[in-house]
Amino acid sequence: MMTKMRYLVPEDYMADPAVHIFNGRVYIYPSHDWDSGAGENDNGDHFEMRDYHVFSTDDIMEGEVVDHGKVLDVDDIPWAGRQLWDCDVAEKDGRYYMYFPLKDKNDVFHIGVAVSDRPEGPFTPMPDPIRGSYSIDPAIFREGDDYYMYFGGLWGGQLQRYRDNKALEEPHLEPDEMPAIPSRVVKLSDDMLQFAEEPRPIVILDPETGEPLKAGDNSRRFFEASWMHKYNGKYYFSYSTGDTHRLCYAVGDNPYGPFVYQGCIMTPVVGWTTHHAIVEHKGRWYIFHHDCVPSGGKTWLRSLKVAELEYDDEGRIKTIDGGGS
Ligand code: FUB
Repeated sequence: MMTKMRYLVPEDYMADPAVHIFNGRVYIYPSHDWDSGAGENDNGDHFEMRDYHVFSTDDIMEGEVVDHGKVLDVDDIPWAGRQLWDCDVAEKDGRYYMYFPLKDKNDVFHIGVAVSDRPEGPFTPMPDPIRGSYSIDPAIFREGDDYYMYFGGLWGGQLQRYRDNKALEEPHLEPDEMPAIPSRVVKLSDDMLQFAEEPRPIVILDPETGEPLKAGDNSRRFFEASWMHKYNGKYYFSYSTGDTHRLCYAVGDNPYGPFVYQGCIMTPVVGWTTHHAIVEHKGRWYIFHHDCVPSGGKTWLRSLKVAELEYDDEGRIKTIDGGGS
């Protein structure tokens, strides 16, 4: 059976979707790609995004997708250097908190917060980034009164510059036989503006050996694009494998893990990066993601898509063909 899919914003380039249901409506928080002319390299300089738009709909596959316009601009963020990458938004007590990664004036990524009274923004940035924050790709998972941020990304995402939440003198990618550099998870403070604790590593275990996945296990280990969702009482941590271009997932019994590797959610799309959000709406499951088909393969000009996601009877996600190689 063909997977049902849809391009959501055909008139512009949007990527890295985070998606939540607020007040019964589906809100999409993507990165906003454009052609800055920056050369393509492993540092991600070609992802030179300068603002965010918010989109919403009441019917994921068929409904009108409303563009709520520009909701945050890099020029309005006091600590900004460059590159607004993947963001996410959480609601608490009727206020909406946008978490965004941005390089500071020294070209170091941190995670900032901007606040609004409405899910569609506009968002007002706090004067400084979250204390102790680093790297990219914040994704927020709410469980009751607790809010967890998953974050981190290798290479241009700078995660290899940190160990135990401290900056290293020199960036250090682990040798192939060592445990892979992990994504991080941290609980947010009551006011949603800071970390409530030290970020912890997300350990992904090999189901055969029970050992953490190794750094050289490029087709399964974490690279970037963390997402968390819950299905049938289990915690599903999903992520991109980066240089092998797959979306994979691992399952655990609590938000901190450890998680046991399960498989591939989506094979490579057209384009280098792959990045997603998984949500349930009206009893069906969806994966929002992006590819570079409309731009003819330009990896810095990505288009927002959605596909239906299916589980088998044991809760395993059925692999979707991303259409790339
Ligand atoms: O959009 C810039 C970066 O590309 C994101 O932060 C990564 O997840 C990748 O999609």
